[in-house]
Amino acid sequence: MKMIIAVVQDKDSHRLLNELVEHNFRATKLASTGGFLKSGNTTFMIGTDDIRVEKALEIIKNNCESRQQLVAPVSPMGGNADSYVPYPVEIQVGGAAVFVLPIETFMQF
Ligand code: 2BA
Repeated sequence: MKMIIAVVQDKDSHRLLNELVEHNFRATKLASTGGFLKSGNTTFMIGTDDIRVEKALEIIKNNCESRQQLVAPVSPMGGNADSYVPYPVEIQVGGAAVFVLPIETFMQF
């Protein structure tokens, strides 16, 4: 068994959950916050048999879009002014950051 942990953008989370459930995957959706942007994203926990991991990854890939996002500058406030960028910078936020972990035991009581 494997645990797939996928960090996706909020905009894709509803569609992704529907697709996972439609394909008989069991998933838990958690509200999360990205450390870099400090804005909301969504983390999925998907426990599945090894042979279904590829299908789950395909669904994640097909339902999560990569997008450009503007990052507002943060004043250095006494920090290192050399690296301060005074204008918004556009960055690419990935469709999904995915981890696949082996599961030793799964129990339900
Ligand atoms: P955030 O940490 O808010 O990062 C959002 C986007 O900012 C990242 O997109 C990346 O394009 C950029 N970014 C992050 N750290 C950076 C840095 N030190 N320098 C320059 N740019 C940086 P993604 O890489 O697609 O990540 C999207 C979200 O997925 C992340 O949100 C975070 O919540 C999660 N994530 C990504 N990699 C992770 C990892 N190794 N461990 C845990 N969570 C991860």
